[in-house]
Amino acid sequence: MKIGIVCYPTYGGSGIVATQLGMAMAEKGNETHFISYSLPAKLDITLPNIYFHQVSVKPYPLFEYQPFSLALSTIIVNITETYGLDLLHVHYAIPHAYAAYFAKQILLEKGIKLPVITTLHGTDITLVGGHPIYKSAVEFSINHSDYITTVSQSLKRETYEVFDIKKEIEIIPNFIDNDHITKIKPCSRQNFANDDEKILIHVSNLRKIKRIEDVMSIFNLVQQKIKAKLIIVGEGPETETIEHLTAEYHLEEKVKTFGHVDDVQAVLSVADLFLLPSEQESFGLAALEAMACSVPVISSNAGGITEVNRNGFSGFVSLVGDVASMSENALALLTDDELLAQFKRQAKEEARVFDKKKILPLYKMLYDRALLRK
Ligand code: GMT
Repeated sequence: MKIGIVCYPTYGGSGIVATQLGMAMAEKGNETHFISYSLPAKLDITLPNIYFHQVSVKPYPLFEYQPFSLALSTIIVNITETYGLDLLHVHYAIPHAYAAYFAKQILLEKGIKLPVITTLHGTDITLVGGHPIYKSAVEFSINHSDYITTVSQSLKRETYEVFDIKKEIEIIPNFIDNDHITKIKPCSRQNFANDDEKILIHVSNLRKIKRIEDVMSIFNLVQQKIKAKLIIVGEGPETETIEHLTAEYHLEEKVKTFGHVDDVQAVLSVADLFLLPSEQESFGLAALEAMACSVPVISSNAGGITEVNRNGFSGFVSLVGDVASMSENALALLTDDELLAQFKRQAKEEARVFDKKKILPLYKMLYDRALLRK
């Protein structure tokens, strides 16, 4: 099968999921063409069956904004004609599903059928897609995809609430490669904390919806009771909030920020608890990654997080913004070594529900159905 995958190249969850999925399909012998404005962060282009096509836009004095969607539609058309793509899978609706629709129409005029699958990841519906400046176009392009998937039950519900969607939305949850994680060599714990200190960790793109101020408050409350360190991995606009609150709470010796880390799973593997107090989260891939590394999750109940972090099993869930409850839950685990060890085992067990081996066949079946539309 010849698959086209359109995704964002950055470290955000949708790009990572698209890349892992495409690489797994390539491994199974399918010719996989990644289309993005730069090389996806985790894409290994040295592997067989993998192609990368860069969408480039030309500056022109008239344009204050480059017409990216136009360039994307054009490259989809060109690649489909050159390589004979059997289907196109776009990750994140904006503007990928929109560009895919036009590419599909152009190809139809040339007598070529290109089935389009759109996977909705979260902010393309909740934060950005539903905004009046985009809504009609996003709704139209979702409705004109041949197949639509979401990464959680919660996102499916929200998509039907926000848009007038006339089609069935299928749920295919995100996945994790547990076998790969078992082989990871953890970092040295001493690099981050003393033996008598617990390690809390937060990994994200440090945007407002991650509620970084809650991460800092939870840690501040925890470190008043026990010896602990906080590791923050990621880059984003809330970096200043971290700096500001670190100073305000006098946590300079206890909070370590790392910016972007390539091998995040090696760092996760030394942590005792993962904090995810997000305002919105369609799934929470970062939480799943932590769980797969045997790190229990203290989270909010936003969006699809509760479908990933099983309250009282892989960690604990509290209402968005309830930092008192989240810090109490964190302390309940961090002050009881036996309970913490049990939750670490359970977090890893729960991550197996989302094992790559279970989820990939769902995409494969969807691709097979899409082929029938050719
Ligand atoms: O906003 C982000 O966190 C990045 C965003 C993305 O598209 O890269 O993440 C979304 O997709 C991930 C993969 O499906 C999900 O795990 C995240 O929960 C989701 N983020 C939000 O809904 C805020």
